[in-house]
Amino acid sequence: MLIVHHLNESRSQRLLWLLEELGLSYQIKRYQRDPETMLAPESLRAVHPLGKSPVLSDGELVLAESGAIMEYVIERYGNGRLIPPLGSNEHLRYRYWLHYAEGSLMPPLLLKLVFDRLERAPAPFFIKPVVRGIAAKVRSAFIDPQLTLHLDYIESELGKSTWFAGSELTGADIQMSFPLEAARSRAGLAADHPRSLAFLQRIHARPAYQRALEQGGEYKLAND
Ligand SMILES: N[C@@H](CCC(=O)N[C@@H](CS)C(=O)NCC(=O)O)C(=O)O
Repeated sequence: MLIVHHLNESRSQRLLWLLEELGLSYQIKRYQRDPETMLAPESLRAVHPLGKSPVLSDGELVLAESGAIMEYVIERYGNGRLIPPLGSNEHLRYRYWLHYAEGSLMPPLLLKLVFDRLERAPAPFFIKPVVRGIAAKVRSAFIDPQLTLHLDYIESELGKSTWFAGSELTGADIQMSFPLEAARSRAGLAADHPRSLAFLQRIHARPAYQRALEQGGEYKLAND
């Protein structure tokens, strides 16, 4: 039996979507973020030493890292679905976006989250202006230009085909959903990137995506 170790409001939402797209049966073990730190509870470390979500258990196997889980599930249970044929150009694109999502796009999004929080964090009045100044400088000199670069690139790539790896939905689209949802909710992805917004609308309209939302519980990142 597949067991999804699911943290609320997290990347494990896209694993639920993957399993729903493939029509696989699974169980959910739920974990709740600390409302203040937003960290996962200690109990998730009993499943995997890093205590990050998602983690997938399949019998004796315990697998972490969404990209690795995505590849495992698609190759083991997909029967050729959600993956372009090996050797095709689409397959290369599939693999590229599968890695790009966590390897290239998430780092500036995470930096933005951290620096935004730093700016709002309580601090003695004489330190606050310094912290704010540093946060604003890092944002304007590095984070915001990097995010613009990535979001413009994605927008232009989505002009080449309906989905990231061609004319069919693949695991790459599922993997890209989380950073794009995060970009819309906290990094200014908006109407000046119409293809990216249309991508989000297309995925949100999929019955499997909606079933996954019902299974996963509240997921503000997907609010339209
Ligand atoms: N690159 C990893 C990132 C895993 C990760 O950071 N997950 C977040 C949820 S979106 C998490 O567990 N955060 C809670 C914590 O770090 O305690 C993946 O794609 O699986």
